Amino acid sequence: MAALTVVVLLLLAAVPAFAVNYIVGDSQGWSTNVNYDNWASGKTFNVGDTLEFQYSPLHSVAEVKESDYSSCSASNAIQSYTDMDTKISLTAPGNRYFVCGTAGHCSQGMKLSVTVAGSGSPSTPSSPGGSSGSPSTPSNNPSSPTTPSTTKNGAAGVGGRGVLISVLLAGGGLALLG
Ligand SMILES: [Cu+2]
Repeated sequence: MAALTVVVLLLLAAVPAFAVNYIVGDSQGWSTNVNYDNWASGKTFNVGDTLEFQYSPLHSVAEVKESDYSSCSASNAIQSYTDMDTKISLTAPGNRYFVCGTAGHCSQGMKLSVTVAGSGSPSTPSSPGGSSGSPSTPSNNPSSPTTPSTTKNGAAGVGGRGVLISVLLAGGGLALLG
């Protein structure tokens, strides 16, 4: 138990506090027919986070200027990648633009723009998915001690019967006498 706790703490310590690695498109990866505006919306990208593009050899990643992003041109790419698993470090605040270099793919939706938030606002400490286990006390109820049942009622019953018997005997005695 103690060893497990140590391992968990080491794992947590190994992950930089607020850096997030975003798999672009999540399970769909970097592909056609994915709406990356939708994917990026609602996400906050911070300095130190990473974008990871996972794609087949049919695709590539080209980081481009905003104007080339708008016109879907990859010919003036700032940087191009074809390794099918491209990790882009978001090292500074500002906008970053990516398109697929394969002809026609950008216009089919393979384009992504992200806004990297300023480093001034640290992201809220997201709770790590790890179970911050509430130590569930194994409460196997020890059976409540049975209170010794009072024998008063029983004794009274016996007493009552005794009285009844006495009355009957007395009655019998009176009958005999009568
Ligand atoms: Cu493509």
